[in-house]
Amino acid sequence: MNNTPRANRPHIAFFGVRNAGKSSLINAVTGQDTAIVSDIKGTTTDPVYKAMELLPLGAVVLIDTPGFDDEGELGDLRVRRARQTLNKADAAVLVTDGAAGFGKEDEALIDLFKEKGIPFIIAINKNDLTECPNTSSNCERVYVSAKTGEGVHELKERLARLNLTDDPKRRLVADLVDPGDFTVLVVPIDSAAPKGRLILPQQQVIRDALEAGAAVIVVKESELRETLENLGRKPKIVITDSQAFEKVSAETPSDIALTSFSILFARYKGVLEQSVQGVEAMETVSAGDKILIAEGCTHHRQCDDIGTVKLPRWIRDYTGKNPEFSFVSGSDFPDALTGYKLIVHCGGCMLNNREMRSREERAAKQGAPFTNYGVIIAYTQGILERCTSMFS
Ligand SMILES: Nc1nc2c(ncn2[C@@H]2O[C@H](COP(=O)(O)OP(=O)(O)O)[C@@H](O)[C@H]2O)c(=O)[nH]1
Ligand SMILES: [Mg+2]
Repeated sequence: MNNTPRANRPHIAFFGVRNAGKSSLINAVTGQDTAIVSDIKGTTTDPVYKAMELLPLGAVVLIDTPGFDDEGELGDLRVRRARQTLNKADAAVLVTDGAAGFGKEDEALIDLFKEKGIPFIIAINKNDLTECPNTSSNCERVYVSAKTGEGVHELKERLARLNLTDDPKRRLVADLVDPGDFTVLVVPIDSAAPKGRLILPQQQVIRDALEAGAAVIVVKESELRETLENLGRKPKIVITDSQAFEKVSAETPSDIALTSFSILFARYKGVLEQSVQGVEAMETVSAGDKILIAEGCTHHRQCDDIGTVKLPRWIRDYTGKNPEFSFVSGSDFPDALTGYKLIVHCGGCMLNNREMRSREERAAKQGAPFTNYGVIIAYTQGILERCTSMFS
């Protein structure tokens, strides 16, 4: 992992109708041919992500989206993808074709930005084609030409000035440890662990603890007991992969704080309180109830195993009931959530905070209880109180 994780970067998405010049403008902003440009309508089929440094804002992700006016069966799917992008956009650029003028889709997009509280800039593109090129940019609109580069600098400056950085007070662990504290991380190295590296949540927790001046000791669960005995000093906190909760909670003396990576991530992404409330739905699960297990990424075997095999087993064991499980991963989190008895989401290390919160809010609006992998595992093992008591 050489770069700032994507989920930690503000996401700036470019929206607009087909052929407005969204892809061209992204390329002009990044100075690279990242996005495919074409005069054939509907060329951009899936959102395209481009990480870049946008000073003074810092590391950001720009997202190119398919045209909002796309049509036909495939077109509808593309519009759906563009709509999903609205759930993760920390800011939006509405790209319009200056020669074609403002259409009803543009108005609809502005309404959506306002409804979702997304700060936005309107980039009126193709200014090179206008008879008397407009230069009177104001606070909401910028006149640009992706072709000549005119106005692109101005657009970048405007984007960089948007106040997009997440609440700096929200930390993974840095606020739980003091300089010089010992932090013990329990990282199982089993067949499901990726070869030759640690996974993102582990890396991020290590980084955050180091930033706070704490010492980090990383062990497998088989080495935990001996490590705790020989440390010579009580660690401030033990953080484990939640799959190892049973062994780790048994071996960690009760006067040492204990939690899991996914619980730390639920807090970091702003959904911990809701997850602790949501898990209560476990008390009333009946046979046939629908439970949705949702994963933020699509490629992680360890998560896959825990999501599709272990979690259903733990839930069945705890409730003594046989609910009906369904599984989603990546961007495929459904819009319609009514009827779910419970939604169990991973820590979401690959999702930005806005997307995680939008998923939780969507569940709340539709009356579906929402919880988190670590929270539900701790709950089924009777240690949830212990694993969340350090968050005042
Ligand atoms: N003259 C002119 N043509 C542009 C400009 N921006 C994009 N185009 C052209 O408009 C067409 C559609 O551009 P594209 O970036 O694929 O639009 P998208 O569908 O919104 O992503 C292409 O033929 C581009 O070359 C511009 O600023 N000026
Ligand atoms: Mg495009």
